[in-house]
Amino acid sequence: MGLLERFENGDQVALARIISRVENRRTGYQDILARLYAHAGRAQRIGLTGPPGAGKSSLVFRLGELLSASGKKVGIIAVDPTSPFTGGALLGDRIRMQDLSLDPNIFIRSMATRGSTGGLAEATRDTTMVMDAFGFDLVLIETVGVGQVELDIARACDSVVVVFVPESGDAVQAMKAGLMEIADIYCLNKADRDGAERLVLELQSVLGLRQRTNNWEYPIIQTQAINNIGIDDLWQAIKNHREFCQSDTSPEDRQKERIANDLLTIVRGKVDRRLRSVLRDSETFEKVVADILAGSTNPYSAAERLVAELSTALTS
Ligand SMILES: Nc1nc2c(ncn2[C@@H]2O[C@H](COP(=O)(O)OP(=O)(O)OP(=O)(O)O)[C@@H](O)[C@H]2O)c(=O)[nH]1
Ligand SMILES: [Mg+2]
Repeated sequence: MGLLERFENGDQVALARIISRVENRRTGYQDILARLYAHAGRAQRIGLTGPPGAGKSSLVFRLGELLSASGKKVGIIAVDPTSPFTGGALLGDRIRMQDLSLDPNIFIRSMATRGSTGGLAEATRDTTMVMDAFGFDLVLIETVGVGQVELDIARACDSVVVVFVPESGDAVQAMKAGLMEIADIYCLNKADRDGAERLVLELQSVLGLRQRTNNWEYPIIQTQAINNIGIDDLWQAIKNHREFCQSDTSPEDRQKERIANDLLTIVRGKVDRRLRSVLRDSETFEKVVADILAGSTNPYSAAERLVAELSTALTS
């Protein structure tokens, strides 16, 4: 039986092989994606993001347990942090996650850090689509911190949970850092620790200032992943958000937005790869850098000229 056939028959080994192919951009991966796309579009995509060590993996673990117990099939993607400092924590995650991976309703995948940051968002999105096509009801995506990659990944999710902890300190600072703005749901984990109530109050006042583009009331859910407390509440908030989105925008509009986002990411990824390969072999590029250094031009004018020259190369 072929790999795709095994995939379509629900073989998780085939799923893992296909994800690797897609992730490594091996020959034929685009044909695979194109074929699987027709089966995707049903899974609920949930992003969990937050500072290192906030308990994202623990929450994903608990949510996975809860959902699996109610008969749902759950795909989990852990996007590896770029920072080498969290490597230890990740290893710990993997060990804990192994218990969960024995559950036939659950499939866990770690995404390796890509050379190019844009590539990671693209690979994560592709993997999500593959899991969706495989038939998972939900895909939970864990990312660390906030950067362009996290924002891109978050944008591809139906609901984004931002996890923070009593030690997060000044919630206003976090808001400024951009992390809070991508949240649909706030999750204060480690609520067993001192300072939880104070931070909830602080966040409530900050949220009062948050610009609303719709009538969604941002919930702040307190959890203790370690004690399995508050996980039901978190899941309820995620369900509420889904219901809200379904009533707020028509399915067609949501579909359109998702397709537009997907398309943009795919195009961006392709252009980025082409751009890098063209620039790498370009003598012009080296020369322009030298010219800017010598003061005979500036990056703005030079970029304008380069783009004009490159657009020919990119389409050829
Ligand atoms: N006190 C307390 N500790 C918790 C709670 N939830 C998780 N932890 C602990 O916090 C540590 C980090 O948990 P992880 O789930 O690995 O956190 P993470 O956000 O996934 O970490 P990174 O992926 O490394 O960013 C672990 O030692 C957990 O046992 C909680 O509710 N209370
Ligand atoms: Mg983690």
